Amino acid sequence: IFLERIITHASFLNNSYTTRFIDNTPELFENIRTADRATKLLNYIADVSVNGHPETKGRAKPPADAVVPVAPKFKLPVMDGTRQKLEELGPREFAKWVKAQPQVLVTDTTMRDAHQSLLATRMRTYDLAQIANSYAEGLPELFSLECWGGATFDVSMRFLTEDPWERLRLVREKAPNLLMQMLLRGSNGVGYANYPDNVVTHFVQQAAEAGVDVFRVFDCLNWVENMRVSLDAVQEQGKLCEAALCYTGDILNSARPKYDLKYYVNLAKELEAAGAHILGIKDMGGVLKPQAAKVLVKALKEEIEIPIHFHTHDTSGIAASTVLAAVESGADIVDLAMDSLSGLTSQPCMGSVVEALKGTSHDSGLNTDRIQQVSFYWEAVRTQYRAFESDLRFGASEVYLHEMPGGQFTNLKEQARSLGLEMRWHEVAKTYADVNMMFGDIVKVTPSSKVVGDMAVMMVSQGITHEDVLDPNKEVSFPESVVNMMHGDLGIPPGGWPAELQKKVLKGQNPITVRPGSLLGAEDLDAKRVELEGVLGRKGSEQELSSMLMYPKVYTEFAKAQDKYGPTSVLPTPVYFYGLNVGDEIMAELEPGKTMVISCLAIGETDEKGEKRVFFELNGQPRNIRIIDRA
Ligand code: BTN
Ligand code: 3PY
Ligand code: ZN
Repeated sequence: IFLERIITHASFLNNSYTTRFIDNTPELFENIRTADRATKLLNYIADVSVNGHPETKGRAKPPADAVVPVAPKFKLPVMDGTRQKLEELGPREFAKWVKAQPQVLVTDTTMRDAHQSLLATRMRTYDLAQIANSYAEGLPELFSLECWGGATFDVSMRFLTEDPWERLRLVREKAPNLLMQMLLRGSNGVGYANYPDNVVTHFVQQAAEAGVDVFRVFDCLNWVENMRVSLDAVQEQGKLCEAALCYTGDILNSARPKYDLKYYVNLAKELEAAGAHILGIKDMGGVLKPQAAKVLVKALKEEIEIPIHFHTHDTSGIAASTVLAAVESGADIVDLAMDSLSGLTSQPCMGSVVEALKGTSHDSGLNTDRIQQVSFYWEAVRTQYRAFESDLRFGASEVYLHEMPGGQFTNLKEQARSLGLEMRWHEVAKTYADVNMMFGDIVKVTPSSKVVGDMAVMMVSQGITHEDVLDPNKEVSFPESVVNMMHGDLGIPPGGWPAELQKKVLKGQNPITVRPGSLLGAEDLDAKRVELEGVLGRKGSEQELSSMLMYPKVYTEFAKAQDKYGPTSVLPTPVYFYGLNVGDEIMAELEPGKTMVISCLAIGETDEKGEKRVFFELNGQPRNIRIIDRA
């Protein structure tokens, strides 16, 4: 395009140019960025139309007559919500306000945990951003939108070619009255290993500046020591610090005394003393039973001052009753997912819990008709992600045996399937429970849950028994993640690691017994800024730096893909995953006011070079693109 502009320019044609022609002719550059991005997107669409997307290849497709998702327009003024309240009061006073509310407050998890747990975290920014304003208009009573963190950060770059920071920016823009909430894995940031303290702090700073208001912080072994850096960083940013205890075991089962009521009360007190504004009860497996929830919430209400935010998963099928029990016992905030993305390994159904509380002293005040309209949107969106649906179809009490987190369950099942263990799933689940006990009965949540899963899959696929693992004379080659965990790289669980097994796993290596972050030197951020500039060919932002610090390799690949394909996040989801069919026409907004109208006119035959020509019309202009046929 640039070259064409030069050779067709009047000054060029009549030879009235100098060697400074390019420098002195700014119109040559006009809209070049837009044209460049449009061309990249056309290339992407051509490629995906011919070759498909690696993430959906060989998987179920959405039905051809699927409804196009349309976000409801409530045409209501955007009322002040929790976000303005937090700005007005500051986090400490805001927490007191929360506690003083008679109604239960509700967090909507649809934009994070629900699709993480049901659709392998594959939901794209496009679909989240489209609905954010409907929440702002129609559901201003919500406590927060959980829309960031957990696995979304990694997955958006690794599998969706999109920038997690853009997601945050768009949701913030479209829902200015609601708190934005993220899940932070303490010293593991949004990754799977401990990061240097200054990397964690830098990440929290960037997230806070980009709009995260509520940070739910947890540690995968419930080790408060390992949460302090992130808890402090959140407080320093003036944001709401929700410190979560991860619930495991069963406080009502005296045969399993390790995680009893006293354990949780002490943990909650420690978290309160660490400066938390809110206590999270994070029941990532969905194993807290209704009666136990009553006992736990009641005890915590008596022992701590800060409000309580309850989170669970519906894997068992009875989590809604646990939520109701928690509310009845005084939980201040509860997590629910929009109806059409609720249930099973996701959160319980928002519309139904809101209905159940109507007319009671804890009535949430949310409008169920609007919840349903928002849910209809998600239902249509969900159809487009059929490729990522799991085959889980029913509630299962087996969860009380294996205690897998909702976010892990379907993933591990898929991992087992890919290893040919599909028919032996219950064996994997049983082995998972076994491994947990071998490891000393630990909290299982990312990343510790992944380690237990790695070990269980390894044992089942290689036919290694519990006895083999514990036998000091039997050689076992442990997964690397197990070696690292027993080495102390994720921290120390209550009661420490089982000494005999640890010795066997470490093969003579000495474990660390201090906080892993205290041994990791500070990252040289300036050196990393230089490295980033090398990757990008320009100066990177602090957000980009943060992405690179969390995921060096994934980030570098993502940056390359972004440079090659352009801003694919503006494409509707079916186009992103499946491309266009001949005759299709779509609109995509490159930025406000810059809309591309793209039609696919024809796709040629594969030629002798193994290439196909894809014919488009872009804003009325014919364009064609050659693509290597790899299909
Ligand atoms: C990435 O982020 O690098 C992977 C996603 C984009 C891959 C594109 S999708 C269309 C085309 N078909 C492929 O198999 N790969 C590219
Ligand atoms: C995550 O860390 O991603 C989780 O959802 C843990 O429950
Ligand atoms: Zn969860």
